[in-house]
Amino acid sequence: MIKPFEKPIYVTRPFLPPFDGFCEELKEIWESQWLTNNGPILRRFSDLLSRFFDTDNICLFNNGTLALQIALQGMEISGEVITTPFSFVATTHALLWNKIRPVFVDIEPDYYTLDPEKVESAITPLTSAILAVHVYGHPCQINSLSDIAKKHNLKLIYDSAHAFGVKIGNRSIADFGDLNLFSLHATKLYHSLEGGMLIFKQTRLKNTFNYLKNFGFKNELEVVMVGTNAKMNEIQALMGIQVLRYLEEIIQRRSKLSEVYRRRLVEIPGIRLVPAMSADIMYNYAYMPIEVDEREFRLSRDALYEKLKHWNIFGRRYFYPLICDYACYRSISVENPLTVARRAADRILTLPIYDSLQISDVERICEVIRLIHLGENAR
Ligand code: T4K
Repeated sequence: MIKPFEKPIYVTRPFLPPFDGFCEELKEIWESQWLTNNGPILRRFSDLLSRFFDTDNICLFNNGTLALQIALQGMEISGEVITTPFSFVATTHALLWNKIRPVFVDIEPDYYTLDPEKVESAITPLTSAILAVHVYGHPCQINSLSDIAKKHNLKLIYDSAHAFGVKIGNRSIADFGDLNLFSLHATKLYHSLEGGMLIFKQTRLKNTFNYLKNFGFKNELEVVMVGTNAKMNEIQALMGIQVLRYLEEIIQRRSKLSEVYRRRLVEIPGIRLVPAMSADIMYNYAYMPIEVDEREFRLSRDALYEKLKHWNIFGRRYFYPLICDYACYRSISVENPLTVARRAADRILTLPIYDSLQISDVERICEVIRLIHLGENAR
């Protein structure tokens, strides 16, 4: 008889490089006594990422949220920005911190990214940019969004927080749009403890972002902007360097787990999986979202989420509620009915996926979901 997991199985666990190797490289920090403020390890990390993404237009931050706030400020985005309500709340927070009005439009039903048709009809004379999210690492409809942005002279900004390592036709996802934000938070498949990274097209923005993340200092005596403190420290950078060595392995491992999930879950009535991606996309398996059809599964998404906890399985309802439904956003009027986004927010559960999860764990999670569906042995 199948038993609950002995230890909690969370939606994610961070990849950690070998402990001894990390300590060995920490010695450099102890010896130099250089802990932050553009130190040598941070510079090395930045060079490494420049090579990885094949661009010098890169800037590192202490987290993704501040990176996005600074991006919007540095690019002088103002007025209205068209964005998705189906994301982590930080996407919209970054707009409000810059006094920009978010205009929420609907998503498409397959991969849950911004629906380009809805974007075009929401453009007004006040629109300055589109802020789209490669949610779960699923690439947005980049060609359509790029055409709309060009046609209406709008900046195209991607929140690629979930999309590290994703490629389209052998090009990094960071190649598309005017700017990409990546989160390097511990919960991401690639991380630097906490961290954020901007990759952008316009070279002149590099100085601006560097000033803004360091109080606006240009040099010891000149403060040229009202900046903040958003610098990445040396230990974050060291973690980033070390985890990068394992990126391919991490993605491959997740790909295998995802395959097992898909094979097992497809047999359970009422569980819908994201359609297979087109062959030119190299996905990173950042999340494992499933949609629960209450009628066919015989239980709601929320009931499944609660029942799984009794088996020590902690999925997450990313992203419920929709951002526009949080108390702090309810006063912002939403024209678009957001039908698809509401349905996704009500039905999606993201299941555990991380490199140290075992294939046998995934099989057990799927078996538990099947039992819950059958109402057998349901705890
Ligand atoms: N844009 C998007 C689209 C984003 O998703 C995010 C962040 C951002 C922007 C902003 O980037 P950052 O400023 O964060 O760099 C988590 C993360 O904190 C957040 O980074 C992430 N998105 C969001 C989707 O998820 P929570 O509140 O769900 O995290 P928490 O603490 O509940 O962690 C989830 C699970 O992960 C835990 O149940 C256990 C595991 N965990 C977590 C941490 C922190 C560990 O095993 N070890 C850990 O150290 O927000």
